[in-house]
Amino acid sequence: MKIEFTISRIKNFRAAYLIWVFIPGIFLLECKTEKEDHKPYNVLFLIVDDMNDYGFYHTYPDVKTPHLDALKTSSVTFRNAYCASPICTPSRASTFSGLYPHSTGAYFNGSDPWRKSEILIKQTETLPELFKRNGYETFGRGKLFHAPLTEGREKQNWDNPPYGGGFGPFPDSLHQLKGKFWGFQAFPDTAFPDVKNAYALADFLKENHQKPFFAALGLWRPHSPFTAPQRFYDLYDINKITIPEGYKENDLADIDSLAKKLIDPFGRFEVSGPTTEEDWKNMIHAYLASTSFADWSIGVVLEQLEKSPYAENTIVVFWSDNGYHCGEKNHWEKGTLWEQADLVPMAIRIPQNTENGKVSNQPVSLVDLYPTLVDYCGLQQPTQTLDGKSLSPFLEDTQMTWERPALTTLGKEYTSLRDHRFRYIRYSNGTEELYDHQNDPYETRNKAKSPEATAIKAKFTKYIPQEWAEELSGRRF
Ligand SMILES: [Ca+2]
Ligand SMILES: [Ca+2]
Repeated sequence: MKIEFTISRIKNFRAAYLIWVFIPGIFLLECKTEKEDHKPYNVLFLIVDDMNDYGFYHTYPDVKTPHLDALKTSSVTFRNAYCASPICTPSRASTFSGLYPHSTGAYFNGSDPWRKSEILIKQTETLPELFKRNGYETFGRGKLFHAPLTEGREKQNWDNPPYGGGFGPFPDSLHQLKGKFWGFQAFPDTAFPDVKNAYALADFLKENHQKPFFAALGLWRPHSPFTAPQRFYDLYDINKITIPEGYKENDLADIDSLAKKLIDPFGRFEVSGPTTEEDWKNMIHAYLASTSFADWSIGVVLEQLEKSPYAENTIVVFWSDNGYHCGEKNHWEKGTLWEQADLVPMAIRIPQNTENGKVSNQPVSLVDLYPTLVDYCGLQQPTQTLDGKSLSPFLEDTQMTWERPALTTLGKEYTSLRDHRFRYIRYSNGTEELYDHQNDPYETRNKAKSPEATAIKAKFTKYIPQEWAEELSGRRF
């Protein structure tokens, strides 16, 4: 009896506690509902790693990405979206902070961004931190920031332990490609953290959530090593794999030596990438398989979202942290200031948006995602002044344009700017490149020294950052 009485009291206490804690919260949400004329949006923030335009924009023949194709029919696609940095950690630091690398010094890979940048550590609220402060539940799984946060910061960001499902790039220990970061091989689904993390997010969507949520999934694929379940390799016939259309022998003859150096560190095309045409085709085959694998993982989440009570009230944001060269400009991988590394897949689905299914051609940046979500979710502003701009003008009217070009940097005074027609690049030694996408989509003909370039370059000059934060450590070359 005594025990039952005690349990009963505990239950009563818990009930009273829940009433005191949640009723005011529900009241606040109701107020917000009236103000915003809808329930607070949930957010699915879906990140892929090193996915280029091949599948998402179908710029390479017959790439199989059915789930992303479906997402595009129900979202606004940004056909000219660019990363703020063409490598993983700084691109993610920028997107999650809403600050350009030249504002924080986080230009390069390594652990420095969230360990040494005073601005990121002391003066910045990350996107999940801001959602939490605004009353959201946060959930993250997989490759998110990439660089380690401090333990306390991790907990500040996520209500769950985000790396519980494992963390790429490799499949589990039974299925390692030992010493072959560039290798490719099929393994079962059970070997992949990406699969576990996608199912973990799908499970999260099956749960009943009292608060609105911000849920992020960071897939490792299609990043190397290009391991995937066999069925994704089987989607492609190796005999039909072709050398990318953008490849041009001697393409680098008209650029400066500093630009050429960018292809060295990540450009394993000549170091440990494909060295024969057969290898090259095998690597592309494996990259396409990894792309389709990432598409399938996204599908696991989106199909569950459609079945869930959250389908009509959840913003979906899909993006890759950088693009990828498969031989274009004689380069393999990323880390350049050219279109192939800087262009990223990006789509935003705002529920009931009448522009869903359409495409905006406005050059925009991943740094714009933070203010866009602040805007649509009605969040209080973060402590830092955001560098990006809300994309609501283009989400409400995909024909809208603005002058501001998209900015990508790769260390102090390494600037690349993309507007509707041109890409302009200026390196720290003052050398330049200018490409006209109207008749040169693969940026093969550098027009920086042509007579007509002067006026075009002058228009870009005002968008070159005037102040550059000191570089934290890390690698560019
Ligand atoms: Ca990446
Ligand atoms: Ca060229």
